[in-house]
Amino acid sequence: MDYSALKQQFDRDGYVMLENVFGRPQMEHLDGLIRGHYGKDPAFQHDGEFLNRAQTDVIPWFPQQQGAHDFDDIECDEDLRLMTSAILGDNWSGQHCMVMFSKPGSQGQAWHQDCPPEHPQRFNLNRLVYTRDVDDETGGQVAVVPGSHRMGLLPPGDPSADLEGQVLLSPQQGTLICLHGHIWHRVLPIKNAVRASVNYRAAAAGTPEGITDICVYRNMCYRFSTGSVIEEREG
Ligand SMILES: O=C(O)CCC(=O)C(=O)O
Ligand SMILES: [Fe+2]
Repeated sequence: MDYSALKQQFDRDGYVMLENVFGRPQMEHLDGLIRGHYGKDPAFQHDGEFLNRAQTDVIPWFPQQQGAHDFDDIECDEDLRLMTSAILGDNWSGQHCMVMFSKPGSQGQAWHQDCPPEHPQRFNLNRLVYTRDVDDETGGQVAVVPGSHRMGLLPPGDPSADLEGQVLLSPQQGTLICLHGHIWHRVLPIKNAVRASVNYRAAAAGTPEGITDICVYRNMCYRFSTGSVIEEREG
């Protein structure tokens, strides 16, 4: 991998997508664990008001906190670590991975920034791995506005309407997407398939704990730790 080229691309666009980073057997194995964990009809864990206002249908799971060490290999992957150092510098730290699961026919995620863009250098890095294909047929593509991590606050407005300049990413099984926490991004509605992403979040040295506690949506800012809307936004 040409890490300095990837770093340049990341700084310019706010994301990089790399295909075929992880192999099929490993992805099939993790996908099987994810399906086994959630079963046929998992319940939502966020409260109804959040799901409704944030137009977000995801059910999180932290497998490493429950002793599922099958997810450790990706975290330790040499290429992934070198790429992370290229983007975040030395002494970055990683969090336990979070699986985000969406049921067939659910709405995905509305436009958001994972953290408020108050300090350009203070952000979370999403390192997203996909254990099965996401495409036109399954829905659930990732929409991003390239360069928007440098454009400040996501403008208030319709939570899920198309944004000018948006690009749709269709990660295949084994794809890695590195996504800047300030980039304007969303997940399109899911069609007749289940959808899962595995996020190995990381941040540069010195980034405050809980950097992703406040999420910016087009209609509100939401604090997860207290489960409250801390700002209403109108377009
Ligand atoms: O599941 C995805 O593809 C993207 C999820 C997301 O918004 C994030 O990781 O911050
Ligand atoms: Fe996000």
